[in-house]
Amino acid sequence: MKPSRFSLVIAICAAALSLASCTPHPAATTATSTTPSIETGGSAKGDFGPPQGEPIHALLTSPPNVPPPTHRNHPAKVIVELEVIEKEMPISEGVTYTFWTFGGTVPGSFIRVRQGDTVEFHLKNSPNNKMPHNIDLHGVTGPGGGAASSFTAPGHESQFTFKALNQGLYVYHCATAPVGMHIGNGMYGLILIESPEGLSAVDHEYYVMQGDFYTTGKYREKGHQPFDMEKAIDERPTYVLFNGRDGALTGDQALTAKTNETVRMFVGNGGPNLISSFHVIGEIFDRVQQEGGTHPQENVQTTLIPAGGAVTVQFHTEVPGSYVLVDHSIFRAFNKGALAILKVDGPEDKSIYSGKEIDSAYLGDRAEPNLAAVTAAANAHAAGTLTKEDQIKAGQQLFTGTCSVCHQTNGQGLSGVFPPLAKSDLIAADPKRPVSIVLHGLSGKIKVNGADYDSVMPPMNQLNDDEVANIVTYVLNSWDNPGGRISKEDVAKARAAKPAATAPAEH
Ligand code: HEC
Ligand SMILES: [Cu+2]
Repeated sequence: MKPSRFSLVIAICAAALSLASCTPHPAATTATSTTPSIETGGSAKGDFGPPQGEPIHALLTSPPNVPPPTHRNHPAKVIVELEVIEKEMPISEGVTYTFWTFGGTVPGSFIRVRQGDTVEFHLKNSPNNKMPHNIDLHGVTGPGGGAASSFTAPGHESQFTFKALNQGLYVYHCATAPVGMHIGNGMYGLILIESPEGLSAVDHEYYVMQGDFYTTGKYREKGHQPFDMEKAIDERPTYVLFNGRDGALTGDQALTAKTNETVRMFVGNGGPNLISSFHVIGEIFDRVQQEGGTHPQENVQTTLIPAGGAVTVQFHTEVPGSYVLVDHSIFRAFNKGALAILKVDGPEDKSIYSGKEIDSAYLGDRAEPNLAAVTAAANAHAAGTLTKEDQIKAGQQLFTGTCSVCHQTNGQGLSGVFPPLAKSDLIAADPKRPVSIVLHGLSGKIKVNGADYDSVMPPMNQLNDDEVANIVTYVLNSWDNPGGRISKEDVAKARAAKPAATAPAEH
């Protein structure tokens, strides 16, 4: 195919390194144009002239809160002051991580302005910080989205001004080298540039942002966990989280609504690596502004959010219960933390849904959000004061989320399908064997308390050593089992060893 005149012009311009000053002749453009052009007016249509009135100080909010609508009919000068804070915070129960934040939270403070506003941006880098930082706002028209003008050393402040020409929902992030590490440590957030007429009124607006995190330890491995650059480069996250913490939006922190309300969520994806398949289990998005753009799509089940992208989703609540926000790349939800809850209260509507609600089917250990016992055990272990009772309490929490789906909460199992752990003669015969069974799984014929089983238990080696130690200690000390105690070291040994041979079938 012969190159068109248009692409030739571009090629010549690019070669001359003077694209900006090189405008193709109109005739050249029409020569290649087969589809009718859509008149967008370009960014300039968002320029409503100079700011009017007194400057306004933007009200910034921490996630999951969203600032109120601007309710303005004219462009203003809006002053945004955002401070970068490096701080240690929990990333999961009993696990801490040194986050780098915009405003002290992950994601960073939510910024809300109106199209046409002139934004005077102040970026402060706390004197307690160790690193230089800057900010690239995707809603800025200009090189680097502000990054070049905002490089700020610890203890310093920088300032730049931009006109918010395009309406939409935009990600902002740090762009200081190594960029991936700054983003991976939590340096991202959202800025909403409202359309001139504003958004429709809804009952709730929430701010949720996904991010992937890379720690040297495994998922939920206790203690302080450093950033793992190698895992980050290989795109093998340890955590995939909503709002920067495993369980940030579950239990008492769950998002809330009532039945018969409209909920709008501003959902971003900071990455640094993954794309999100954002889904709310049990709901359908009535409206989605994909990629934060202007024209909505309707009746969507799952929407893609690119790394460095955002969506606005909206839905109406009809039926009470727990709605689970997930990345539908589902291992991320159940094994890396990408799970949040919207709790909807109100009267049942049996004409829409029969009403049998089984939270645990989807929530796992988040159905019972009190994992405090797990943290207490981790702290006691770190302090060298871990008691058997600490382990039993922590183990009970973990058993509920991991084992009870098959062996049942009371350890009785299900006749002919899942063997009992209660008063199990197999456990009594060898109290350490359950450790190996949990880590390596079990299949083939076994006899427990006189009944035959010939099934498969999948290995659960995603559990940490201390989680397995606590679960098995709980099992040993429950339901008339023989008692005893399993240590983290016992588990480490069993993990390194070969799987226990399947017990010979006794007849
Ligand atoms: C998906 C279902 C499932 C889950 C979850 C599960 N198990 Fe099992 N478990 C089984 C099955 C099935 C067997 C029997 C395997 C066979 O027939 O060889 C079994 C066998 C066992 C046994 C040996 C038999 C006995 O009754 O003493 C132990 C101990 C055990 N599981 C402990 C656990 C613990 C602890 C957990 C949680 C960490 C767990 N299991 C989670 C299905 C499960
Ligand atoms: Cu930074």
